[in-house]
Amino acid sequence: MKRIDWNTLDTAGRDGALARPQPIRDGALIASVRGIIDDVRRDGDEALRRLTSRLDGCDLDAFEVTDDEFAAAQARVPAAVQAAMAAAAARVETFHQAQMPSRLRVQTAPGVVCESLLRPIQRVGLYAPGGSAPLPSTVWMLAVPARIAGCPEVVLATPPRGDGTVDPLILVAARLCGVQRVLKLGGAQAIAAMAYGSDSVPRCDKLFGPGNAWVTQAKLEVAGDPAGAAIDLPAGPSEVLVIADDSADPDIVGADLLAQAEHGTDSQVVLVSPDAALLDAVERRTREQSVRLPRAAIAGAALAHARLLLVRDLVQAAEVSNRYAPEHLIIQTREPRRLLPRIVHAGSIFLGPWSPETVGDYCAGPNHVLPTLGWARSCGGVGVDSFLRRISVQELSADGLRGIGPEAALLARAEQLEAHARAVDLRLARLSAARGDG
Ligand code: HSO
Ligand code: ZN
Repeated sequence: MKRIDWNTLDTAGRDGALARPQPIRDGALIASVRGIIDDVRRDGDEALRRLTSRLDGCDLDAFEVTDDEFAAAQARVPAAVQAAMAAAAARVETFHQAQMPSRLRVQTAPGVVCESLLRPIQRVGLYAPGGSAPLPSTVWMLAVPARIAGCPEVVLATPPRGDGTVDPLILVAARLCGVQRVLKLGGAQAIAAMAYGSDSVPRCDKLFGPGNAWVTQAKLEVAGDPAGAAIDLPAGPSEVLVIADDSADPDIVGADLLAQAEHGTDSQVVLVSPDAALLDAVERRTREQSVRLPRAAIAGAALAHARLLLVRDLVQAAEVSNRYAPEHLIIQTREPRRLLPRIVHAGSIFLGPWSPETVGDYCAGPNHVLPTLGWARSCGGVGVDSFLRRISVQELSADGLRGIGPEAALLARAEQLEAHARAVDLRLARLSAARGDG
């Protein structure tokens, strides 16, 4: 872990102290992803079979998970885990249900009625990573808000394992959340199939979910193509920033840092504190706990580039956090809520000693698909609104147009758009003729 005294740094030093690894813009990766997308667009299912055989090591005739496979998964996942999943999904549902926006109807001037309708995105494609670290929790974090929004068609893609099966936890989570169609497809080929469609895969309007570098690059490619699909967020490595003062328990702070570090060697871990003794203690306790973890090697690699920042006070800690704009922010201070008004950039916040990020990852209620790489400056995490579109409606009565039409015509002429102005003037002329005063 790197110890840094924030107040000894100049601007460049501060930028360096909070730098993230740059997203891979590797030419070879981009070329390989584009090749896969072109293949899928050209040869559809045939390309998907070829790519799945080459990249996932299994030969599939059909991609869709069958009822028998769902039943087999159900039989393999312990009842207690299924019950915990159901309880988690129910809490996520409660929170996201409360997020549901309502339609608007406003009269902005006499006779001018304006509305905002809500329509679910019609076909959504969800992606749940597989491989060495499948994340079934991502299934309920995406499928639950999709269901609340009312999306009529939801498909989930997840990579097959070498034996042609998929992770049973993912299948159980999918069924629990009412996802009927699960496709055994992974990587860039899954994204390409959902964005452009094939005989077995419906073409989706928007794609959601985290993934590896190939998945993320493929999402960026299809999002940049008007014939492709929209995406939720480009995902980067997961991040946590902890603000702690001398009241924090160093073992607990260390445990939170390790929970982040075990995600991957590129996980981003930052601790900010005005208390030098706490930084020392956390560093020691984190190291002690780390060796006892099954994923000690991964966590250790992530911790090698973790940062421990010494700041002047908690006000400066909040400034540093805002500058970093973390995906997850944990505040373990004597009065955590007092710091909240100062926080302007963060994906999800965990207040006080009894609020581990782990509960947000699984079962507190809010979403765990959150902005990384500083995207928290401009957007929030996935929510019900990510699965909805607003459509505006305006309806004017004759009096409404008499009232605001002249203003519209004047503004159109100011923009030198004469046809715009005449589309109003012609109607106003009809109205005065009908009244007999023209
Ligand atoms: N911390 C991850 C979510 C997750 N953690 C899933 C465990 N499983 C990104 O928010
Ligand atoms: Zn996590």
